Amino acid sequence: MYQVKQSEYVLSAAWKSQWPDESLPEICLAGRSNVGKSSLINTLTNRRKLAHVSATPGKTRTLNFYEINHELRFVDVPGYGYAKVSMKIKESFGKMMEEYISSRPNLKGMVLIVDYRHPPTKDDVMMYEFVKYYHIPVIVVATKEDKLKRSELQKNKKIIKEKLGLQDEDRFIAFSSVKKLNVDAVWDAIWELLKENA
Ligand SMILES: Nc1nc2c(ncn2[C@@H]2O[C@H](COP(=O)(O)OP(=O)(O)O)[C@@H](O)[C@H]2O)c(=O)[nH]1
Ligand SMILES: [Mg+2]
Repeated sequence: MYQVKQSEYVLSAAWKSQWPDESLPEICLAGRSNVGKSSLINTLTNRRKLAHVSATPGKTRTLNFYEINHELRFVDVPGYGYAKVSMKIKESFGKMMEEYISSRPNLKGMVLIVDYRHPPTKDDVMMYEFVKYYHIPVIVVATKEDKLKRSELQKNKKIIKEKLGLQDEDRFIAFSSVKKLNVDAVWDAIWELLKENA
């Protein structure tokens, strides 16, 4: 079981020149606004407020870097698919993300967070296809599991995998920040990626 002994916010970058050095492997986390990304980061690091849990979705407009145990970084990429964000801002999100995903040598994988209750959105599918285009391994984390009925678990999992076109090498992990479900499973999957791509 992976234990987080140290975790800290490093910086938020609006430009490539602000990114930290490439000395640590990075895992980026992406998902639709309000999907539970900040809650996932807080749960994985066992911190109440490392990542801001926001009541106003779509507020984050930078790449936010966190350092964990002085051995890896989480990179929180802007939430996508938030209708109230203007086209212009959406475009700059996209460019920032594309630049990061396509050119960061120490990026080892992406955690793509989807809502377990709903089929993936067009934006989720686009994001998955986008990272796969750059050969970045993906861990799909389906969050808010606590809100599902038992009968929905298998059904929704199948729909999510099918809609995304999830490839065999990519993992699907059910998750809940409320129940702290599968915290260890997500960490194991992250370390598998780091080892495979060391
Ligand atoms: N029931 C439940 N609610 C969650 C879970 N994860 C996040 N939330 C709630 O979903 C909302 C958005 O969460 P947040 O982490 O800010 O999402 P973000 O916008 O993706 O960073 C908040 O009200 C959270 O309390 C979960 O696993 N279960
Ligand atoms: Mg957030």
